[in-house]
Amino acid sequence: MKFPLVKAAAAFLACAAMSAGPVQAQQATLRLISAFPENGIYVQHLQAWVKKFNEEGKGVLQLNFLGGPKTMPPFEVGNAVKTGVVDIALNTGAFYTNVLPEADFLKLSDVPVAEQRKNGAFEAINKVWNEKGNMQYLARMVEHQPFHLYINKKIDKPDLTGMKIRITPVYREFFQALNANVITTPPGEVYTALERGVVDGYGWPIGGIFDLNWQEKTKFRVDPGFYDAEVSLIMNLPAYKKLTPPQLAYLNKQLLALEAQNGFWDRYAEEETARQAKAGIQTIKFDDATARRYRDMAYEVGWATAAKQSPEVAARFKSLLSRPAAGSRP
Ligand code: 173
Repeated sequence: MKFPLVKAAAAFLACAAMSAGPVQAQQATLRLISAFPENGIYVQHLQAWVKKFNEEGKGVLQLNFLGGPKTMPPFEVGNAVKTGVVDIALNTGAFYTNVLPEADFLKLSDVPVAEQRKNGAFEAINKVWNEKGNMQYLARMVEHQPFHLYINKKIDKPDLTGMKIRITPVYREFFQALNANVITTPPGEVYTALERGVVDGYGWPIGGIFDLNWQEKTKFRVDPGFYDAEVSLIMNLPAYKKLTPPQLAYLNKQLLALEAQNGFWDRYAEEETARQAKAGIQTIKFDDATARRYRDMAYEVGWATAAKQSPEVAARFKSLLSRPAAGSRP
């Protein structure tokens, strides 16, 4: 009695498999957007990767780069990924704290992403990103780019009393702890804010200030740097789950290839430091003990803020992303 049914089911499955064949072999195209400016180093780096991705991924997976802030305001990109308006974004946690406050914690990492993939950090990140952000955290494209404070008024100690500083959530609590008045803007508004004297300085990583001509309006860089700029690819979770096994394998291969290039950022940091000096930007250096206190304060304030916003995740991330002896960094 049962046999014909089983046979029918088997025939149905065979048919389904046959029709799934061509579907599986089909090429999918993912829509990719950048929260960072079109003409900046991050998008240049990304586009070289996209070109190779599309050349080698014909018939499997393609990326359609839609653009940057001219296409969508940077602080809306996280929500666009969450809701599936776009599939993938190049973004930084500070730009989507509106979706996921925990996203900004990744700046506090001092464990290389290659190690994060081995020590469970990547899974821990994805658990939060999946559950709270409806996103998959795909890859970290930027590492070894500490943030700095750039200012137009000379200081001889870490005190920003009376100064207005352009920030994103990356720097908020740290600069406030240094007594600054802070103003949040996306990168695209920094030049005008400096030009009009709306701000006396800004936070930004060691690299990239020439991309939007900020060197014209920058007198000093304060050393040392602190944290590590996190710029990553994130993907809408349902879109990620829809990928076929060959598409997923291809995506993963290319994501690892992208991260394998992260040594680039060490060289870039050196080049940009030299370029800033050549452009007449002076370095403000504190004595060793003050420099150490400044940097340690950045991390202490950063982790304390994280613990206030999301205690369990902050504790988990701290154990996975932070080297021990945080107080004794070089
Ligand atoms: O805009 C910013 O200063 C910022 O938050 C950021 C984050 C990562 C890389 C570069 C800038």
